[in-house]
Amino acid sequence: MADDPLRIAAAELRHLRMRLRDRFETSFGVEEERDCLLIRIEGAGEAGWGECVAGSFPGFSYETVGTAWHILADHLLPAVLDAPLVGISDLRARIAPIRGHPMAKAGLELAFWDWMGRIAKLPLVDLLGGRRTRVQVGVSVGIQPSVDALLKVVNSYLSQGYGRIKLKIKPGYDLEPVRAVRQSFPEVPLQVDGNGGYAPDQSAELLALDEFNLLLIEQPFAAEQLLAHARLQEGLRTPICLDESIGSEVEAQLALELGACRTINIKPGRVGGLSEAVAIHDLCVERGVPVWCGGMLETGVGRAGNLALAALPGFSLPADISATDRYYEQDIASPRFVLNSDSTIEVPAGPGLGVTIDSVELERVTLRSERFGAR
Ligand code: OSB
Ligand code: MG
Repeated sequence: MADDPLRIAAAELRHLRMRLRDRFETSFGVEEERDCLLIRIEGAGEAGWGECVAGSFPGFSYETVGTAWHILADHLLPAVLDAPLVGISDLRARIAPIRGHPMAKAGLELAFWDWMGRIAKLPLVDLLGGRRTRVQVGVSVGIQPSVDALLKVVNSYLSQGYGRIKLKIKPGYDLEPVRAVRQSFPEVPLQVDGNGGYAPDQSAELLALDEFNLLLIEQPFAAEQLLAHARLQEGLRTPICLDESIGSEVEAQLALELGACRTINIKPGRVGGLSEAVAIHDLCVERGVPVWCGGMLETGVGRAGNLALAALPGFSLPADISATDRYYEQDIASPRFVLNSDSTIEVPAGPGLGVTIDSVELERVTLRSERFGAR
């Protein structure tokens, strides 16, 4: 039964635009609203949803909603529609000839996991082998207009119960804000993320961050700069964490061999799907390297997938998975995710992703949709 091939009879793509509660600024740009792409597949009497985390601007990666739409509509969906698929490995084999575009692939894979989970009546966390029922989380704080504004925002998140704070930094906005937050909140678990905004010759500020007892310094240099990260790590006690640099298990292997990082932020979208994310997790567990689950300001669909992933045992640092109300006034998925008083969020326990799509809200935020039938 479990080995009977399944066929995706039809699929649907939707380009969404959702207003963020607060503007989110990083070293590569400002977002006031977030675009993403939802993928729905159906067959065998069930439907599955996935989220492609590519946005409107190619700053975090080269992918955008536009490139992902093209790759999904013209290459990925034609490769899988109505094909006999025995599980995720078959899906991956079908799309393996298509090079790059990890976010587009990850969105499709997530829809497939949700669909399989619903057919098997099992939650995603069980399919992935996770055992936690709740996940330790933190919050990622965008660049603020002033240090005063930053202290207010951080204080507000701490009073909401977030037990770990991540500050976005960029050249010219690093030592002063980090020092201020550290002075006001001496004990709070704190980390920073440069989103590749630094050049290797701007290492002095990064080395100076060593005195603030940070959990980690995330992606100071551009994605390709593995050697520069390795050299910086030699001079730092604080672990370097790579995000944009790690697109696959082999890239994780290379970065670890080079000493370019001591921890990895695992995002399913960035690495081409949950399967590759699990492979990176397993590699890191084998090597004693701590990992944590990152985020891309996902809707409840993508966040449900991240929560299931973060339930795996090697995820030993708090995740960038915050409550729904940190991101959106209204979400397209229910139930909303809420923060527990111990800075955890529950892992969904229903079949598949364990969330339900609110079709009225979905329609309201959809800019474009298209159906694809079996051929
Ligand atoms: O670099 O981790 C990042 C959001 C969008 C793009 C890149 C990043 C982020 C975050 C937010 O830091 C994490 C979240 O979803 O809460
Ligand atoms: Mg990051």
